[in-house]
Amino acid sequence: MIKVYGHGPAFGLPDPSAFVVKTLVLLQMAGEPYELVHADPRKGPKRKIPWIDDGGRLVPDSTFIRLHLEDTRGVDFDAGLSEAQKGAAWGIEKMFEDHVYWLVVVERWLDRANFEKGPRIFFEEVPAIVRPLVLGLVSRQVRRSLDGHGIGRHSPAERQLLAERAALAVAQCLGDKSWLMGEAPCGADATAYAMISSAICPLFEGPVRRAFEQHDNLVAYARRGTARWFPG
Ligand SMILES: N[C@@H](CCC(=O)N[C@@H](CS)C(=O)NCC(=O)O)C(=O)O
Repeated sequence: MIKVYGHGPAFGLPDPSAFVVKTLVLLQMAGEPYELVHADPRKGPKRKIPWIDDGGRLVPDSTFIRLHLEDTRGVDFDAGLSEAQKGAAWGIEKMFEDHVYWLVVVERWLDRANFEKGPRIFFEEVPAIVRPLVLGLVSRQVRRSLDGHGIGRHSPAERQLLAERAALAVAQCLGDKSWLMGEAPCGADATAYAMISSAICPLFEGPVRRAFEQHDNLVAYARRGTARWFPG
């Protein structure tokens, strides 16, 4: 059975990492049973979660996990899509991963109240004596990543605008369809479902959550995904 290295359920989500949730959904779409194993991202081949262990072969990164499943299991996550739909699906997926994800990181890590309710749990395993030190180090690292990405250099008002435009873009693409590209989920739905559920996670408050919650079709979409992939 494929082992998925992630965090494990937290914040009322199957995993606090949307990339891990995406991977779990892809595995379900592929009909592959899996075991979710709690892991330290620093121990992974790319020092991030998720990675999988498929019979001894380690595959890090949710996109390469998808490609691995397509190569080794003969699954086509985009079966039935037109060329234009395949292109749009990949584009929407990468907007979530390289843009919306970072807006969510700002909401969870830089907002003090959200941090206390959320990411602080990641430090519970660190011995109490060094916890403040590690917490300070990791928080600085997160700020550096946000700065390097560029999202951290925008003002809160500019980030809010970007969150609203991203949510609007997805709401416009989805329209009244059940899934991004029609009445059956495609590969990008694994990402969109994971990222939208993460953005509207009720534990956190902020502009990203409000931006996505403004769209009834996105809220209904996230509920549809949870009922389908994580009914428990
Ligand atoms: N491109 C990667 C992104 C994975 C990712 O950003 N994982 C985050 C958790 S959501 C992580 O492990 N961060 C730890 C770190 O950056 O040190 C994927 O698609 O899997």
